[in-house]
Amino acid sequence: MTNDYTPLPEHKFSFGLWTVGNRGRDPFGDAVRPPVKPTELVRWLGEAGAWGVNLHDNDLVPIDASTADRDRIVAEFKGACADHGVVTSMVSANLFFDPVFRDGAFTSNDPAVRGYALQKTLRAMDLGGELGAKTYVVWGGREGTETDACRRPDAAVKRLRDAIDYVCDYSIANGYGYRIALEAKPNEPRGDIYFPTTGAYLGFITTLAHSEMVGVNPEVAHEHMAGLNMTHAVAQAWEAGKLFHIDLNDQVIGRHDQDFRFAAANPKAAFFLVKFLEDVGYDNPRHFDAHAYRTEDDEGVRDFARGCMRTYLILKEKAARWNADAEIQGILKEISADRPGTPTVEKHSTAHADALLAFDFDRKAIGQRRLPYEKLDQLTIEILLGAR
Ligand code: GLT
Ligand code: MN
Ligand code: MN
Repeated sequence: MTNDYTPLPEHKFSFGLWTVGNRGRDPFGDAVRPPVKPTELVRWLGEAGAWGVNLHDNDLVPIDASTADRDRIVAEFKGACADHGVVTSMVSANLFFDPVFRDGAFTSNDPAVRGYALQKTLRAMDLGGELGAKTYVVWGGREGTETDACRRPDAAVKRLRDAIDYVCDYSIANGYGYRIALEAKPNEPRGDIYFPTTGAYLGFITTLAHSEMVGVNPEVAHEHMAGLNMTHAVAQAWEAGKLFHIDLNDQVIGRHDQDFRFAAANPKAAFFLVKFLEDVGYDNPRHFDAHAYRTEDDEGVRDFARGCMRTYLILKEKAARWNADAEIQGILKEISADRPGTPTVEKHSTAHADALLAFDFDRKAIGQRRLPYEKLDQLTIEILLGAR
């Protein structure tokens, strides 16, 4: 059950250009690392064993590039991907950096801002189509408020719906075959962002014209910022057939937006997440949306990227060890053992309800079943700490 934790294409690890290309700016300090060309980042990723690269339009093509420059940049990038065996797995439009989006993009009150956001999105979809990307992420980073005096929040919901419906129709009309993945975040850069959690987006998706094309892209840090359990959010998305993509990183609850290396802050939570993804056979990209500490140089950025993948593979091995542990499996069997004779609760029928209503439950005896979760958790910790 041991391996050397070497990342392979079959693991489907991917990184955004904005992650390994992050220059270490924060609200209080300027960039600490020089820019690295996208083609060079692709080389790093290929050498590190990543399968895919993700990008926003402007991570690759500057916002004011001429058509000729754009075409040259895209051709060079495609060449680098081919040379280093890296696929472009996901694309998105940057609808948060430019000042035009200071009060949102699709949810702005200004029809020209909404129009420009949609135009930029269609062009990003064309770019992704050219690069062969199959996932399109919508992260509404600026779609929110500091004061709710500016618009009724249900107007924002309706505008976002119109935008996503448009995006789906455009993908169909152009044969792109995109799967659209909506990414929630509770706050930062806005005081409050609409659709703060993955659960909120799962509800919204059912109201879309092409709901079958739309899923979610949960991010560890974003669920943690809301004080929530990422694995529970992921499980709900998975069970609904909506886990199209995932953003792996880490975040201490209650802190600023940290985007730490995967599992850097909460290895136990990361373990249960990896175990879930592996147990259910998740096969979409495993994207690391994180960045290196601001203290790092280029070599430190590569340490960071290697660390994300290595930790995932270590946790995957721990999950297999956990699943194969006889004592753990014995406890799991015990706590969910059958109660022969108990009426079925799976499905209502008049006969089932009659049987249930007539049944005499021995409440006190039932309540005495042993639930040795201290033991179960300690065994988990011992596996994680390498003592088992
Ligand atoms: C931005 C954000 C991420 C999103 C990206 C997709 S951009 O870096 O912090 O969580 O996934 O637009
Ligand atoms: Mn984030
Ligand atoms: Mn993200």
